[in-house]
Amino acid sequence: MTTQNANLASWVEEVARLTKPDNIHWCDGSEAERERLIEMMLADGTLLKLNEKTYPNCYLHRSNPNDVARVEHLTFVCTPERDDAGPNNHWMAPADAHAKIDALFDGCMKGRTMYVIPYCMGPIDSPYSRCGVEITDSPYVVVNMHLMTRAGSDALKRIEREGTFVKGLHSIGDLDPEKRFIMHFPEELTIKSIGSGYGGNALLGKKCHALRIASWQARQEGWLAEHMLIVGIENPQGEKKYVAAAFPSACGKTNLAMLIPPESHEGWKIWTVGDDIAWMHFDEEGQLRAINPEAGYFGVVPGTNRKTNKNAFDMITHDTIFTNVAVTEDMEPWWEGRKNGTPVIDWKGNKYDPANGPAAHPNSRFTVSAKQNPSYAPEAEDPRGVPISAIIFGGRRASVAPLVYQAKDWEHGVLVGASVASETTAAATGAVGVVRRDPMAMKPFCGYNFGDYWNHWLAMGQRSGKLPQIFHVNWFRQDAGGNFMWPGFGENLRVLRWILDRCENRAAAQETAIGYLPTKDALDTSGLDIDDATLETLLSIDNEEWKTEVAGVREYFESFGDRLPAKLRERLDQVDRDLG
Ligand code: O2Y
Ligand code: MN
Repeated sequence: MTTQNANLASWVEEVARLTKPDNIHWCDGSEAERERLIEMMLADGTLLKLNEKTYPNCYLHRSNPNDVARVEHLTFVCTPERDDAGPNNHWMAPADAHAKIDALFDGCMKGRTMYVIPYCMGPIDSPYSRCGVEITDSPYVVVNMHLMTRAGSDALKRIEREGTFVKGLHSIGDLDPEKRFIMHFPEELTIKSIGSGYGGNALLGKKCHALRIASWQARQEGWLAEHMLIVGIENPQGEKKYVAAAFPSACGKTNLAMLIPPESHEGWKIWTVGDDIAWMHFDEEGQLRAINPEAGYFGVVPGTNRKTNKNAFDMITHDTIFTNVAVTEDMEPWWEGRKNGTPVIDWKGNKYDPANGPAAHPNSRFTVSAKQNPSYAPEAEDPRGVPISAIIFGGRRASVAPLVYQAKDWEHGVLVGASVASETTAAATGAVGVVRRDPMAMKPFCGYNFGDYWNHWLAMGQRSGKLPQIFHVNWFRQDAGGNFMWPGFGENLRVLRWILDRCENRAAAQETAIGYLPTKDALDTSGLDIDDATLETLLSIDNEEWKTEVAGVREYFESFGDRLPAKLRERLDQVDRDLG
């Protein structure tokens, strides 16, 4: 296979001249191709076969122990002007960045095969979908891209029809962290990544294309590329409404996207459209519609069990690639929080010894096709996407943020999104448990200056008379003893119900300086073991704490200088005044 697209053909030749692979393989996305690659990786030890009886067609990959997470400090946005990347990104001038990384790509594929993966982000026939081509020397990346995107011949046909695609060049290099870079050239619709074989650094369709590059394109073209899950909520009368929700990494997005209604909610059903990324456009009627650009999930394994996420637990029992989990004696994958089995070999491949830390890496992952999710929404394949009633922002906050509140209007909602902060976890390298500002949960993923991004959000609010309502949730509020005050998981449906009722003007709320909070009666807590004082704390704000929060947001906003939209500063001032 090769291509009729001259631009693609010449880029592949140019990359081959630079990287000097032994062979070039054009990926067609077929089952036969996947099987050949799996056989090859089993033979060379890149993959290990897991228990065929209990985990049929499941494999374990152990990444290099120095390569187990995204690397924000090595991720660059390379715009001609530093200010266009903004203080939210690491920046390098495009010419310097190309020179630096091309020197590392020089000859890096000698002795290896170069795979050319045409892929489509989003349903293959959707006008909202966009294509890309990833060139990589990692067969592990190829089989993951098969699961995470619509990869192969159909994508290539669309590229040949449309003539445009995002270029992604990836090599594992020699996995030396000193020679690891993930560089984005938004104006050239190009990504270059070297030195990592892992997740968001190497599967370029995901964070690099569908967020960093797409956010840039979305601003130019008038749509939104967001770090959001998309779920359908069906009531017992069979009516379905959809919400999109942004949470910083590892705040339980996949769990919320696959929520199982509690027993008290007979007749309710949650449908997963997407668990990580939403591309949203206004249609001709001004309705915001969302597609999930991905075709699979690259989810965190530890903590997944029948209680936290039964859908995920069930869907990863077959046809799944595990990365960096431990194994039991009978070669079943094992992770902390799995609730049964005993690890014998840890994620590094050593005999498990608790003195060496967790058996599975805290950021160990499953890669699986979305079609295996028991709650997968058939309309996730609809080229028109799904209509969005509400946009929800959230963060992991032990204090300050109430369980849920509604923004006063779109402009205020942009302020709410821009003010998101969360306690860090293991998904990104660095300290754990520190509160960091993460506007719209896009801190690691916005491909341009946040000031311009917030302006774009504000401008989107001018585009329609029927905008979704905007909310903020916090499932992670803790009491003085460090216990979670809200039960979370399936019970979060109660909060989603209040949100949808508010969208229909059917639920009571009290107005506060930060937005509308449910009255105690408006949130259905029947059957929950929550005392009055706890509910009071969850559904109220402390003005003094919020004054401090506003001061923190103000200080953060000021780091964007004159790129900060005046409207955002005005709305923050208003909240400050209303707090007294
Ligand atoms: O460490 C990685 O590369 C994975 S990060 C990730 C993976 C899936 C979904 N979201 C995230 C994230 O960090 O937001
Ligand atoms: Mn994510």
